[in-house]
Amino acid sequence: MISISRRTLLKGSAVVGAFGLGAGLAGPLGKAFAAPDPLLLDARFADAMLDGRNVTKGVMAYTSAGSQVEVSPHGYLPPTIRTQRGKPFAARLINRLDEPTTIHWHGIRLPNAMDGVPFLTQPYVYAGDSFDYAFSPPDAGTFWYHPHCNTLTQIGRGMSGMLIVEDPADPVFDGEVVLNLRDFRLGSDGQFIEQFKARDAAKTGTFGTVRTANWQIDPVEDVPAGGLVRVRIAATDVTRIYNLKLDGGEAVVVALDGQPVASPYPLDLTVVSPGQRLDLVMRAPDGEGQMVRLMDLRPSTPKVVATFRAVGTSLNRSLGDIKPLQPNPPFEADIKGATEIPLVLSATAEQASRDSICGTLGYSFWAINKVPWPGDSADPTAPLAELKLGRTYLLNLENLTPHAHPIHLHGTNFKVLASSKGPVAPLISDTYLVLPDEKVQLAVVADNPGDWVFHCHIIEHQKTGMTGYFRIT
Ligand SMILES: [Cu+2]
Repeated sequence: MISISRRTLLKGSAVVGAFGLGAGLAGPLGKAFAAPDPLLLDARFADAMLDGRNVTKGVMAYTSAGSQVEVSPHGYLPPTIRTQRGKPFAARLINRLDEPTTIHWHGIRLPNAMDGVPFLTQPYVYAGDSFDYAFSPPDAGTFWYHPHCNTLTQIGRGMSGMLIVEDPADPVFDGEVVLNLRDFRLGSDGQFIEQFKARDAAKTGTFGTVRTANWQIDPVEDVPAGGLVRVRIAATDVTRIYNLKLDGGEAVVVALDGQPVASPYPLDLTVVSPGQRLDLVMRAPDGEGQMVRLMDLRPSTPKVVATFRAVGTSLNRSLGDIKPLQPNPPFEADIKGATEIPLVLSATAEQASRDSICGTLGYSFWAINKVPWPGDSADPTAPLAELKLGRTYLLNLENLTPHAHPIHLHGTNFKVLASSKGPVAPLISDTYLVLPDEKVQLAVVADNPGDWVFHCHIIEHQKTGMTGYFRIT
């Protein structure tokens, strides 16, 4: 995504503001906001160049005719949506695909009916139909959006966009780069190949063949020389886990999964797994044309994720000049009075899963508490646990498998309390990468009523059984 100065960003925000104002603001008595005009999001097929050589047919995309989004300079990268903390946001999903879909707003604490999970929170949206989403995000940070129906195919073919919730009081940086990290499974002719292999779904998941950031192989992003640049990263891939490091420059981590960290620390092989976000502040090199590379060191051969190129005369900033991000609302849990919930992640005997309108992979390989469930289906599966509104719970997760699972909770955040793998930072998050044989304890405050799914974000694992849900009443 293009690097933009704060000034450009503010100009862009004025456009965003226009739709907030259009439908009327709160009156002097502070009455509820009227819903803003929705951002129009078309779910559609497109042809796009993803491997740099061939036109790939059957890409699945989000596009917007509205003016409230940054227009992507690259093919059919879904628009990066920007809104503000506490402000009403509305989007209309218009389904121009030939199959049902929905939108889930990953990491946003919102009303259950807006969560985008078929059967559990809303009917799936048929081809030709539309659905209106509206919520006011309580947390600022880096989030993303994607379908929760036929998810492996729909995300796999391109439906994952970034959602940025700004806090106007956040520090001003010299530039900002948004990186949406994704692989595509393409053959040598640039066309989609089978999205997964069963033998890989039963292990780490099936990897893509073309690595991209913002739907481009190793994009080069211009950044102001010597400036402090906020880099917002989301791993929206269906499988890949990244270990990120900067080559030729310095960066600190300022937020994880949308939540500011207590104090910034150097980016050094920081792990970002499917569903997770990482906000960095990078100091750009001083010399015009100098390059810094964001690298993934997880594979045996390190891979370039994206390149930053310094432009202009040096602004001579220092990483020590970074001011803290505005905090999100505090996480207030009653740990002492909490009820413990055991959650065992395991493999399960292979069996065919039932057909579903939101797609089936035809296998069950994984289970939570011994129950394999692919989710997004009408099966009358019982909740993993029923939680009382307002109470605190401790999720005692145990991974009996030899694979890592990025477990994602909808509807509310958790706080990481303890791990069998060693000391943990008291992170507040919605996605935690549970390592092989790890036991981890997460605190959850049941502060949002509804049925909320809890699943592995390696989508093959999710869709072959590693899915459940909590009922908060
Ligand atoms: Cu998994």
